[in-house]
Amino acid sequence: MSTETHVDIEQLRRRQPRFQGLESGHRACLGCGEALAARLVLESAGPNVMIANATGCLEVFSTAWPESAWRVPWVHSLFENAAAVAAGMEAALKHQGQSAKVLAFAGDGGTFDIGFQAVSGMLERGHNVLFVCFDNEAYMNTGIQRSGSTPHAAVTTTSPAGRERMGKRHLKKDIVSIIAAHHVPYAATATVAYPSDLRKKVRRAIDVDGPSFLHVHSPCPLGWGHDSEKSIAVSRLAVETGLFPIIELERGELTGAMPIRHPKPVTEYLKLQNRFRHLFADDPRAREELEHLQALADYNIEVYGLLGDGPDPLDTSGIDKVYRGGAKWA
Ligand SMILES: Cc1ncc(C[n+]2csc(CCOP(=O)(O)OP(=O)(O)O)c2C)c(N)n1
Ligand code: SF4
Ligand SMILES: [Mg+2]
Repeated sequence: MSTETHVDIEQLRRRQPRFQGLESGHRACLGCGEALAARLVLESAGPNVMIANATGCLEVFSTAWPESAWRVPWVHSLFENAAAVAAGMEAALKHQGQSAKVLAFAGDGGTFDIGFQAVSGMLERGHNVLFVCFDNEAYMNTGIQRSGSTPHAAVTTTSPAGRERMGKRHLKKDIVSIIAAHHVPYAATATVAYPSDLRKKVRRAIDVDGPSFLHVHSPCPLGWGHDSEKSIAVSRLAVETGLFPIIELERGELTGAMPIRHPKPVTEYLKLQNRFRHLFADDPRAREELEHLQALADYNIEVYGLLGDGPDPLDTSGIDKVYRGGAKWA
């Protein structure tokens, strides 16, 4: 009789608790992409980290005094200086001979706009910090004002649609190209719709000895006007249409891109969100803006070479690389 016992490793892994750096019980809206993204980043980064977090939704919903949802050392910075605070923390840890990795967290406002000079300085000085931008494409915490990241034609409270204009007039800033121009060792984009890809990129960035940058597409049901249960579908469509390319850059060179086998029309993405509802009116200006947005997606597909026969972006690989709880973190 055989003494072998069949152990289903996959089942065993699933039963192990994952490291939770951001606990449940915080006050994010239902379906908040930022909350999910932050949880995934921490799950992959593990407990040996310290965070500097700019003001914004993530900071506000996670730390309603006297409670905190964070299970790692966490510092609240100002709106504009998360990268500067993180740089100081990194210098202090280095001086003390400690190994914790410093992460800087900010929204798109705290990255693309008001926090940009601090981000640029931190990258340029070569601090060993992973900066994560949770991009929900507007200043959500203060009531959905447009930012440098708000997409063209999207409605916010400061870029309304009406007789004068069709939502935001300007283009979304190409932040990843700007970051890559600092020739940092590693910069990448990711979305909550592809969690394994996101986790792998976090591990990669954590292992970099120097500055790294992760730009995470983080749907906001409240500000984008989509159903809470559609956050993942919305984020996936941003990728499948070409509007949010998933790429990796090392020292300014493109080294990886998630291929799209069958690009979907941008209308598939836009129609799920109230912020683009005016683009479906019977109005020649609306048709023109739709063509414009399609052209932006087509441009991304061409410039990053996204059409291809590479692996299907179904995000099933890399699950084993996830750092889990239990003995490993004891
Ligand atoms: C110097 C300064 N200006 C304005 C504010 C008000 N304020 C706090 S959070 C915020 C918007 C944050 O937007 P973003 O960084 O995109 O984060 P989100 O809330 O969207 O996650 C603003 C305008 C502030 N705290 N400090
Ligand atoms: S407003 Fe948006 S980003 Fe802020 S907690 Fe709600 S869903 Fe999340
Ligand atoms: Mg924002």
